[in-house]
Amino acid sequence: MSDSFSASASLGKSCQVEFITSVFKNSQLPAPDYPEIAFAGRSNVGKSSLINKLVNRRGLVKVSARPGKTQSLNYFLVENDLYLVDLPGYGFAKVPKRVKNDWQGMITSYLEKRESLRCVVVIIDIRHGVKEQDLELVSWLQMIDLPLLLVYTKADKLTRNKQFQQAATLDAGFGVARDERVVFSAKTGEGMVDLLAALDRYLEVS
Ligand SMILES: Nc1nc2c(ncn2[C@@H]2O[C@H](COP(=O)(O)OP(=O)(O)OP(=O)(O)O)[C@@H](O)[C@H]2O)c(=O)[nH]1
Ligand SMILES: [Mg+2]
Repeated sequence: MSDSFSASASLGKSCQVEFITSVFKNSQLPAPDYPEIAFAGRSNVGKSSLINKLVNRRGLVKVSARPGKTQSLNYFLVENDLYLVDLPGYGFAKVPKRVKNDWQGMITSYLEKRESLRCVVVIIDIRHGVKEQDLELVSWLQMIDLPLLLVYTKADKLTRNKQFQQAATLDAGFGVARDERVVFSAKTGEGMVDLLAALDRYLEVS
């Protein structure tokens, strides 16, 4: 493992990437041999699409028409140097309560204990307001001092003006500064340069 992985040098274009494993319980986690970045957010918000765009592979991570598709932690290794972890979406109403609690337990303990985790990217639909579950996650990550980056995605669905307005509303609601969030679109690639620069800041600190 090298000391620092350069997101801007390797991501956002064709790169070497392989699917490693799907984790359903913490005992199945791979050895923490590489720094890792986890992607969290409500079901259907665009987590898998964002990862696909980051590694420039349309079909690497399954994108779902049906929300709640990703039900495990899915590990992808980039350039033999960095793990990207697609987390199951939260806030999917049709999931039975018991299953929901199991997921939450697993993800909470993963986020709290994973020593190689450098940053949690919390993905928000830019069209939506501040939702309680998003706010809960963001506040909790701030409380346990885990570096987090907010990504306001699906920006292509709004005009520039509306993007600007919505971003300001979300910034105020989550209490984040402009350099703690990125406006993004997995469809157009808008915001990729900012996203890579932000990831680099988290990967530089060892
Ligand atoms: N227009 C637009 N559509 C997007 C964007 N990102 C994702 N989508 C669409 O949103 C839907 C959900 O995307 P996914 O990437 O599967 O979302 P997810 O968060 O991984 O969903 P789960 O795994 O079910 O939690 C798909 O139909 C995507 O094509 C975006 O930036 N712009
Ligand atoms: Mg997904």
